[in-house]
Amino acid sequence: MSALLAVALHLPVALHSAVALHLAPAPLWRTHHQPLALQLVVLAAGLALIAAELWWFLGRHGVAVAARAGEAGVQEITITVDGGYLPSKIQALAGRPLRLAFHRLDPSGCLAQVIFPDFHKTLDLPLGATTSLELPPTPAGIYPFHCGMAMVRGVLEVVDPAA
Ligand SMILES: [Cu+2]
Repeated sequence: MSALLAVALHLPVALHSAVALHLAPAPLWRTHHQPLALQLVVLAAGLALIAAELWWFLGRHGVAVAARAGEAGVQEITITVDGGYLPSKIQALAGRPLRLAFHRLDPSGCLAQVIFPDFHKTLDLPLGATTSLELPPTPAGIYPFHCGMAMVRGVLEVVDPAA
């Protein structure tokens, strides 16, 4: 009888310790040791992505396309706006007027404006239409332009005819 009583008395204690054991706080994280080769691969992939991003946003890529000589000595070039400026690098001659005709095909609101900071010009580009920017004879130089949020970029290179 007393043995039975002893078991009955100890049962809750035993149960309690069993539960407590199960609920012992698990470690918040565990360190997995990866092979060095894998760590290097992940590091290299990360650096490559950073380099690609810098190239994409800061680099000037593509070959410059020259504006053609149009009527009355006005140089002309059409730039298609579709995911970017095509071409994004435009070459023109200094000292002659230039007409940049932007033909916008991209519905993204991002490309609804094109800004030429050096000329203090902002051009609204209605979708599906061609909008022209007339520039007076311009000295040689590099004149970047970009979309309303400065994410899509192009550059106008004005060079001396003699050069
Ligand atoms: Cu934009």
